[in-house]
Amino acid sequence: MKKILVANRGEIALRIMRSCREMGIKTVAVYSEADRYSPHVKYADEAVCIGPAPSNQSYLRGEKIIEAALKTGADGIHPGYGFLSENAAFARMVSQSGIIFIGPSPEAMEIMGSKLGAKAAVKKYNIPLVPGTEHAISNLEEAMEVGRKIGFPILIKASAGGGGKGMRIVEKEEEFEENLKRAISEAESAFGDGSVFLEKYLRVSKHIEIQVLCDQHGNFLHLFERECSIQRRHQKVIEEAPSAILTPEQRMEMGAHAVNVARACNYVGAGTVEFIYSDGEYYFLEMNTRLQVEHPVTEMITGIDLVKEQIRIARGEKLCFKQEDLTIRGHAIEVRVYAEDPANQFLPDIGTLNTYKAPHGPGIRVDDGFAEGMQIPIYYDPMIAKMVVHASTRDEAIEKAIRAIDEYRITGVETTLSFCRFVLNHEEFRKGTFNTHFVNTYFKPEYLKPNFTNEELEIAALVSADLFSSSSKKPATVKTSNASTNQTGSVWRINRSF
Ligand code: MV4
Repeated sequence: MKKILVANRGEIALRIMRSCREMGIKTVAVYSEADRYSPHVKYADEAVCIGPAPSNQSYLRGEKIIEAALKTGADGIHPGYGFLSENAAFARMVSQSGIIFIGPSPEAMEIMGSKLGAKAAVKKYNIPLVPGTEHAISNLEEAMEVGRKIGFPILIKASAGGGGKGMRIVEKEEEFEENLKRAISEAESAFGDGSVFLEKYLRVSKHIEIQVLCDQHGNFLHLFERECSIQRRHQKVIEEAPSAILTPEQRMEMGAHAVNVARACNYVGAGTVEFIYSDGEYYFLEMNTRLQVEHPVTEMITGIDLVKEQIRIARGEKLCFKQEDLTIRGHAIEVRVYAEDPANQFLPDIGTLNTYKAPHGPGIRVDDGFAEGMQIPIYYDPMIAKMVVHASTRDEAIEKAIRAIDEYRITGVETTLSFCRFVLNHEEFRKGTFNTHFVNTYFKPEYLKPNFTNEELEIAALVSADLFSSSSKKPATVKTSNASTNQTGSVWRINRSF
């Protein structure tokens, strides 16, 4: 492969192109009219405009993207995540055009794109599955029977759904009829496939996923887990690797199951096997057949560049390391910086990035796709950046992430940075015992106002204790850490950039 077209935009397009450049591979950007001045367009060796701003007129137009690849002589297409990345028809069309699709086969995508198909495929490997049905349910009597057998609450899931789309919780028998009817009709209209199945609803759970890498020569490896339970409305906000709660035995066992899931669909490339962890047990949920947003935390703890591995695999090379060669080094945390207002129901807060200064220093990696002064387009996902830290322990990584958040300077739009700071400081997060309900359970928007750093809160507490204490004659002298001292040396200038 000498030239790769990156069929994506923003931070992931840049991230992929950077690995290409290190490998001596030329890059082609595609862009919509809204992204004409984007960093990914400037970074690429060549760029092709593929249409107007809306995704369905640009980044989702497979035929235009293939045309751009043929025109520029690209011999590979990397789809990134989102857009066409899990579209089997697109992958097929790419291959039929004589271009290498950097990802799994269309067949593997199709198997895993169907949750029921995935369950059927892994059957012979004894993968732990949540108690439920193996086939689509449309009949109320049958549903009731399953409900009585496995017990309520029951979760109705759309086979063609995934990532939380097309799910309904049924608390008791009386609610089954209505919910089943709605779930089927919603699945039909959202996915063009009304197949739904039932699972026991595990009310309190963690989401843990395993990164896998598979070459075209039958080598299947896992790169440990990512803990992704801190999410709201199925949008992950903070991810980390490794998980704070898995034992080494569980980790290896789960990794072996993940590898078998990949085997079950002859997987090739980088993929992610999602598990639900509840009360010490875990179960396979689904497999994502793409590079994931949160892949950097795995790169940080393993030292492996997943995009380079994807490219090497697509070129037909053998994986040059074995399972035994892989170890976990330290701890990584990713904080997603969205242009959303956490004080106002996380509504998108798109606008101009008047100030944009990313944090720096040891152990900090920022994958971003915007520059200061740029407008954040309304047409796409409002993620501005991923801020990833790496340190030797989880506690150090948490402190580093907070330090980095406090150094981030963004004005012009509200961001999720202050919310992430709240999470990182929370006792439940620090203990590692949190679950997917963390945000709903613990977060209230008023916690973000005003926006003081830990040190500032400490200072305020010490000063007020001193001022209000009758025995005190002298003004307070407070020792502060460097983190709260800005360049002018004043400890009183408060970071209100987010
Ligand atoms: C579940 C579950 C509980 N029990 N399955 C969410 C993402 C998708 N991959 C599957 N998801 C879930 N599957 C069983 N059997 C909980 C989730 C889940 C969830 C469910 C309802 C409302 C919010 C949720 C948030 C995270 C995960």
